[in-house]
Amino acid sequence: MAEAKRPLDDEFWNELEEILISADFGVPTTEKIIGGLRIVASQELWRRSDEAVARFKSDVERFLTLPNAGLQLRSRPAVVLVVGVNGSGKTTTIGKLGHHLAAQKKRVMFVAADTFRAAAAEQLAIWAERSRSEFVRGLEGADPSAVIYDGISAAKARGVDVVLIDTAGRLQTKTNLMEELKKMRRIIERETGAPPDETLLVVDGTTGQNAISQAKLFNEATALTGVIVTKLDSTAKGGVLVAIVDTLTVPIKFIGIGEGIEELRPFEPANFVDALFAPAA
Ligand SMILES: Nc1nc2c(ncn2[C@@H]2O[C@H](COP(=O)(O)OP(=O)(O)OP(=O)(O)O)[C@@H](O)[C@H]2O)c(=O)[nH]1
Ligand SMILES: [Mg+2]
Repeated sequence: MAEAKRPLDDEFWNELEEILISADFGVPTTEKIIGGLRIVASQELWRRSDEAVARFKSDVERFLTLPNAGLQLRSRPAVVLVVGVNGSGKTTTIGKLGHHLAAQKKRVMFVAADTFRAAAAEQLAIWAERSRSEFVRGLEGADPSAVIYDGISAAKARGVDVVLIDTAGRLQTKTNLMEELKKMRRIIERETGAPPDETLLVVDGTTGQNAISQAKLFNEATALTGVIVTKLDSTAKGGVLVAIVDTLTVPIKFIGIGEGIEELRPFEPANFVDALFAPAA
């Protein structure tokens, strides 16, 4: 439908609505976008659909273009806290980020603050090896904040540039989650003199509107500075990231497009918008 010069009729608006809903924009965001476009269309007396599509693309692109889109690593060592629910892709994403930062000649350390399962630390250790990152872990069941303390001390001693902290993904009660994240932030602040440089939420792009409730939950529990949406190599069109930006107003920093170490991309709003109209592969 994208570029065809067709009349701007109800059929077009319905089709656009369908595209957005099936791309996971969610009903509220879809209605907001289409409602706004229809008003502009009647004010500006648009006759053809390509005018609406062009405006849609540029509006969404502008909406998704937020300041601080890249990683903001100011402190030394810089600390990046990675949070998100079970299976969203935190550990894998940390592995990819380590690789990405190593390519920029940064010394990286992974800290396994997911002490809930022993296998979690082992999985992170494998990614540390692959990405040539340093690695610190605690005993199973240890206090995650104590592991973070050890990690930051080791990072200082070894002249590490960036510390990436992997956290447990189990869904707790909101109060537990808040308390644990607060404690982690407190330790980081005490040991580095600053809050984490980044607190990144990792969400699975295939979970649809569920991702929105996760984003809200974590944003209430801690101050998020960015989001990474994973698994966009699937058929998911990732419209959920528009709804996330709509809800949180924090930038999408990266997207995950596969399980491999190279399969992480900086988020590019223009590419994202174009892909929405690409024919299904
Ligand atoms: N296709 C695809 N799979 C991904 C991507 N990112 C992660 N995965 C897969 O998703 C699964 C879960 O990833 P993990 O990194 O273990 O997720 P996690 O958030 O650390 O999970 P927990 O530690 O259990 O909370 C693994 O099978 C990953 O290979 C991605 O971008 N694309
Ligand atoms: Mg994990």
